[in-house]
Amino acid sequence: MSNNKKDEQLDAYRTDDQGKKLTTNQGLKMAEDEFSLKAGERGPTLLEDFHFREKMTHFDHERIPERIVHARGFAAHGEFELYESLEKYTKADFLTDTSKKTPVFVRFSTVAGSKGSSETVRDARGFSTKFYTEQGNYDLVGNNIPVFFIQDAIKFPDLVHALKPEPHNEMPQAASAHDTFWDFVANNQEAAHMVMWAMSDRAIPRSFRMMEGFGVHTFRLVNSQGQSHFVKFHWKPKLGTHSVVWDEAQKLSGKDADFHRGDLWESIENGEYPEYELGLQIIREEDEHSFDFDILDPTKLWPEEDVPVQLVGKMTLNRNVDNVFAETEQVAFHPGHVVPGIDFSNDPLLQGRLFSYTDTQLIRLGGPNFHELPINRPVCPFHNNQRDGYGRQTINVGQVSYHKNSLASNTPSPASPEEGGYEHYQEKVEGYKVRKRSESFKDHFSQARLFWNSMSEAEKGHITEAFSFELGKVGDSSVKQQVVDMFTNVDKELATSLADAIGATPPSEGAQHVNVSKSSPALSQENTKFSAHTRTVGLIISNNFNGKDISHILDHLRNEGVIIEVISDKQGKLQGDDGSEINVDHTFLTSESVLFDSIYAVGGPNLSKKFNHDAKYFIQEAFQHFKPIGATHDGKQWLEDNSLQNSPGVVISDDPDAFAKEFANAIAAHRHWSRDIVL
Ligand code: HDE
Repeated sequence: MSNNKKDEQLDAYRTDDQGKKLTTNQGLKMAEDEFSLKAGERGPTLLEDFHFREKMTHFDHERIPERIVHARGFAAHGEFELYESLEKYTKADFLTDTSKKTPVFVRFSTVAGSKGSSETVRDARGFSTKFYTEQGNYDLVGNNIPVFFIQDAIKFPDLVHALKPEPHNEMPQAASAHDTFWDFVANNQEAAHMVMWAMSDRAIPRSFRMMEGFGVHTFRLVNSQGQSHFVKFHWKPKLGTHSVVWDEAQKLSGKDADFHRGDLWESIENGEYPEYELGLQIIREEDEHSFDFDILDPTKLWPEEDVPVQLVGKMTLNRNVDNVFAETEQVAFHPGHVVPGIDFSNDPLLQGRLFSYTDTQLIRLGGPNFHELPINRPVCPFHNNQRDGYGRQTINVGQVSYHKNSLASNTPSPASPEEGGYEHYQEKVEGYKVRKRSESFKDHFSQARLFWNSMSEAEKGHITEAFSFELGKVGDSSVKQQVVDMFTNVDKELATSLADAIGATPPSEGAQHVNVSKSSPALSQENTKFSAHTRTVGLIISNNFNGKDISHILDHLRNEGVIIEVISDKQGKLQGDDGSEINVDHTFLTSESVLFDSIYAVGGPNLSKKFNHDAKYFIQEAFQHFKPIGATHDGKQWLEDNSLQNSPGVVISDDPDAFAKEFANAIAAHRHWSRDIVL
């Protein structure tokens, strides 16, 4: 467990009920908690039963409204360390003092689904970080996709209404594959770029630990001389950015709706702390207009090849929450929670968010005192003249609760910038009051095409398949056609394949996509980091395995950071030919190949027909999902029976040493897309 200022603060609120006597909320010990107070053993319950009333009333009020978006989330504590001072750009304390370890709380989420929905749905993921700095809380409330569907916050309610389950029948849950979402897209073409991301592998991440995070908007950094730079924030996962395949994602939704939280929880419990580096892209004020897009437009990214990402620090998530409701559910993020040295740009999406987040907390957390909840409290003191409201905890002493005053010597008093007081960047603004989209925001397709151009063949295949799936679920043929016509602007071939798949009219001969040939290799997951570290292997094995070989192979894999989980037909212990023992973690009934990154087939002699059938099914499915598969000893036969032995990413060997090395490399490669599979 980390030991930082936030943890110390939370300590004061932690309560361990174990081993204690049961009391009411008034502290009264109770002698009975199973039976309500009745008039006679078979008589009616009495109103005077204060214990029953208190217990039931509290229960009746246990739920709070779920978040209107990002309802399904999971969070962890950690800390942020800075590599070198960024005083050139900002006066923010936590970005200039390298000796500080800033406590953080990070919540990951899906966007569309309700609180109990599955985690491996096709969706953007929220990536919200609360930095508990000495200058107050700074919230970086981002997503795992660097652009957004819309350019102006006033459209957000429309977008969300279109995306959420349709109101007449509340279907489908946590999915964009339905008429209203695609109708919105076709009629709000600024969505093109983000839709490309949402149809890509980015929208089905393998793990919260293997996702990038993006602040999306352009923000400002302001240094102590008052100079400002435009900035975009990135989180780069140390394990690289990786995804599952769509068929696997859907099966995971059924087999383990908690797949992502389980992965994060287990990693932290096992001491495999997820790490992300903070990256900054910086543009000088004078270069604001030097790009072929408007840097205020949230549907645009800054290609990393043009504006490099500087890695400035590292965040480590090292502690699971004690209580999901108290922490994860009650945490209140807000892009407007800033510290000196960080400021906003005029991005109209960001500007609207600055209103929405406090507003939503007022209803969700039931009043204006949510900042007093333990998870939301800053680690520095806070003082002002705000008073009262539902659930107020602070006992403000004294007579004075107004400014300006003489009775308390005009305190609490504003702090000058030198004393750490926040000053808004003095940007010059002038113009007519208009409700308009800026001319500079009107190109919706160039970056959508840049993204497409940057994809590998496998990634392009996945995008085409995702579009075909989503539109295949749309009932209205006019909506389908509008989407085909719209994405002809991005790529004619994509639109042609899509039209073919969904029975729409393909683009006409004269139709052409936008003329953009540039690509940005950083956008492809083929160019991410690869490692076998924390990858899971389902080891299918039975009694009488070759003890010496297996222990050699497993030792090697474990040294590479691979996690082995043993699968057999029954739980309990298995015996090797040398008397060694191995514990079975799962049976064929309690697990499924989709739950593992790879399969290692060992088998054993004289297996039942059912064992052979189940093992082959596991292997076949893992193969279809392009996963690495290893086989030694009796396990080789299963691959041969299915004619899989000569495929990419399938490692078979009689030499334990060579096998272990080659298999570890195959695991690190994540997926083997060159496999000959007809999707
Ligand atoms: Fe949010 N968003 N959002 N959003 N958002 C919320 O706040 C909103 C947007 C994001 O883990 C809500 O506390 C508007 C972009 C995350 O608790 C709400 C607009 C990005 C989370 C809200 C946007 C985000 C939220 C719902 C358009 C990526 C989860 C509950 C202007 C940069 C935070 C809540 C958590 C949550 C409003 C667009 C990310 C209603 C009006 C762009 C990660 O206030």
